[in-house]
Amino acid sequence: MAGRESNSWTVCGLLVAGLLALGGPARLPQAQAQDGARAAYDFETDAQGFTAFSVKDGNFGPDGDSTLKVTREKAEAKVGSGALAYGYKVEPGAIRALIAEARVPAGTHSVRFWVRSSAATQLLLSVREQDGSDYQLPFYVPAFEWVQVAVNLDELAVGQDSSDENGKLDLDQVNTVGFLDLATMLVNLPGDIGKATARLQGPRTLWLDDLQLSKERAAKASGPVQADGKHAYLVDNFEAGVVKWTPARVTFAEGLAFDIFPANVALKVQPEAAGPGMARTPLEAGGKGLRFSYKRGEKEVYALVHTLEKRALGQAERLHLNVSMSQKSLVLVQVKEKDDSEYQYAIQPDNSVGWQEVNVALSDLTLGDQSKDENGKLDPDQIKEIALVDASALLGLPGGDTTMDLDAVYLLLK
Ligand SMILES: [Ca+2]
Ligand SMILES: [Ca+2]
Ligand SMILES: [Ca+2]
Repeated sequence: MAGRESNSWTVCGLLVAGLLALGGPARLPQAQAQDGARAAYDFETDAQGFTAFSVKDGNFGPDGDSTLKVTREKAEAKVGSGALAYGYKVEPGAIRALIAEARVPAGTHSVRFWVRSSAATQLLLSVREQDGSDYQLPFYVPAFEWVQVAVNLDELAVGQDSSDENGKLDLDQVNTVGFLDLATMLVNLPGDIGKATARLQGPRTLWLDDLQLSKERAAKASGPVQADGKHAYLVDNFEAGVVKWTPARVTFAEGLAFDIFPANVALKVQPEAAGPGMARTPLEAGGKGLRFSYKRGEKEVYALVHTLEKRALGQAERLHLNVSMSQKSLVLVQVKEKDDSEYQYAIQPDNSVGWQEVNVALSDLTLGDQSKDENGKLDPDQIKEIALVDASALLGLPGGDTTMDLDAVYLLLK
């Protein structure tokens, strides 16, 4: 039982690790800083510095195969009468991105924008210093729905293949802001993973509107927090309204089939999904939570995955989260080390319906059956990922319409 499950998640782990990686090609081309900082991009008249780029045959350059225009179609602009429409193709052999040479006004605290995608996917916002230090926000978007993103710049994380000499995003060094569809990277992954994501190939459109570099702070949803007498690393409290988790599905009918961004799921931040509490501090449940809805087939496992690459978690001691299932389910909370050693905590079916508070010592998580670890312990400084897995299929529990609500995910630090 657990064996099958672990095998499938090894595949998933590789894939999700690849999401932000892909070595050199994942890094966006370097743009030359333009004079003057711009605080607002309304896309009423022109692309305002945004250009389609691609990496093809190892070369960065303007992407003649993509289209970029201001659209005035009524249904396609979110704010005002124009929006930026970026048409591109997801295909092996090319990684594509939408990039602007951009300076950030002094005193900027947050980035805000509206975005819409023709396909459910994970997009990556990238804000880059001139020496190449790349700060990123991965976020999920459903198909054909405008999504509003507001994120504090100090909540962006250094990209997996990037580094920064001083560990902070220096506004006066920023010269590039970009957007990338993770699908353009996934279809370039080698072997089985590339094959498993072949479904993602094809033409897509991304619409962008009302991009602002704002002096206002957004609601704090992640990062180091001291509150309620606790010192913690907040993974997500969902108060900013942004979905930073990746949905995935594994079907094990005839062999294992892996599907990332499966078409029949809904993933939304909403007040109805908030855990018990008043959200009075960043660590208290309440306010908003994440609702993950899907119709589970008998041989299907669904999961939500969140990267924790490049976070300073060496002092992490305990894992806290609130989760609520709509029906009896086996939920595995999985924490993975950089070398893919996988530790888990199981929420048994009888304890899964309604709000459950998980508050467990990392040392009490157990190594997955199919997983190995050279030292037999979960090392906090090696943590790269957390996942919530509806593994009910492994117990033969009946499938059907299911919701998983999630809130107040954090690691307590020493
Ligand atoms: Ca820096
Ligand atoms: Ca919340
Ligand atoms: Ca270890």
